[in-house]
Amino acid sequence: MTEFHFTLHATDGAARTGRIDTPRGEIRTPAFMPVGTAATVKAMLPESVRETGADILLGNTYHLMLRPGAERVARLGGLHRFMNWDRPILTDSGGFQVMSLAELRKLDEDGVTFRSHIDGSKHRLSPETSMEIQRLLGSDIVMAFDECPALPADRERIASSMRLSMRWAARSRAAFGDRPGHALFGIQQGGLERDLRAESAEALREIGFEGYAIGGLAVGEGQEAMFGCLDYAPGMLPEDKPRYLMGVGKPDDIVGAVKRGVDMMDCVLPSRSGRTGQAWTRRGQVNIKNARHADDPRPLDEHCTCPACRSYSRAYLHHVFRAGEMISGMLLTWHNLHYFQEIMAGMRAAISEGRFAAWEADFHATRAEGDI
Ligand code: PRF
Ligand code: ZN
Repeated sequence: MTEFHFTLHATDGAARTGRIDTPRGEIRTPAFMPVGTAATVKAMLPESVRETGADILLGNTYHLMLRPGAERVARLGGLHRFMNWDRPILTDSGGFQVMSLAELRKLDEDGVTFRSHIDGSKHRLSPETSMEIQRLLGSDIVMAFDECPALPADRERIASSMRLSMRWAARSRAAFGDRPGHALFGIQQGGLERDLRAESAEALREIGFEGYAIGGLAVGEGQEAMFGCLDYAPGMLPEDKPRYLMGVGKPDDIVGAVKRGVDMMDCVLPSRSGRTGQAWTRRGQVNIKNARHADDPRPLDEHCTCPACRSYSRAYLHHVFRAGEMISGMLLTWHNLHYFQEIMAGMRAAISEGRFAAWEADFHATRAEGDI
């Protein structure tokens, strides 16, 4: 059986390209992971998600434990079989979603008690229960259980939360056990405090993980502050293991993160904004709701090869959005996911050919601010 293994192929400045081998297939890095929170990338068939170029999806412990339940998914053959995606799946560990979605949260040393945002039922998550749920789901890349404070927060709060997350990381490692072919990723915290990021990285390296995530960013600090942190945070993590920036981002966030040494990212943006009429293109954002598209026979992006751009006009996309037709979310999500994967493929090729700076300059030069 293939073990979980990361191979670095090339670097260009801090940017890296490589490959993660898993028993369920390879993940080309830098990788963008579409979000399939509730065992579906909304509005997309799994085979269509694959056609956009995705090697791996993200699923959520929090949502799946509440509905349909991890034991049920396990009885039905695991998450891959349940949702008809046989390639790698990474699952987030739940703590971050509890803090943003659940009601009546109570945090203590052992874990967190909360009420479901769906039906108010009471649940508990801890490093041990999160590892068990992710095992039941059959996740290939399991995330350590952590806590992520919203920014701005004072230094004392960030430090104590980070240290709690590091104690939880050690418990996650112990509870994960020995599972060949599956990986456990630790999550660095520490807000925008450089010494706390270093302390967190050191604690994670001491425990030892198959990959390392950078958590606690893109939580309200803004791009400049996030990039400031990414100027040093990836370099604190082991060079020979994948580095994953959680919950990022817009195309320019993704490019800036890869430039600074990030290998993996996930974000709901391409799928969520597709359903609200927002398209992301090489030349900028298109708000398909806008009346000026009503008579426009051109595609969203004349250079794009996705089904939405190959076969439909802006006028049609505008019409079906206004009419509330389901195909609107389907086509725009497909286009957005295709575009995000095209960015990743472009960066991978540029890094391996040592021309990332030129690729990045072209990426920025092609784009306009505001609605195009
Ligand atoms: N921790 C976990 N999941 C996350 C985050 C985190 O810090 C973030 C922060 N951007 C997104 N998702 N476990
Ligand atoms: Zn397109």
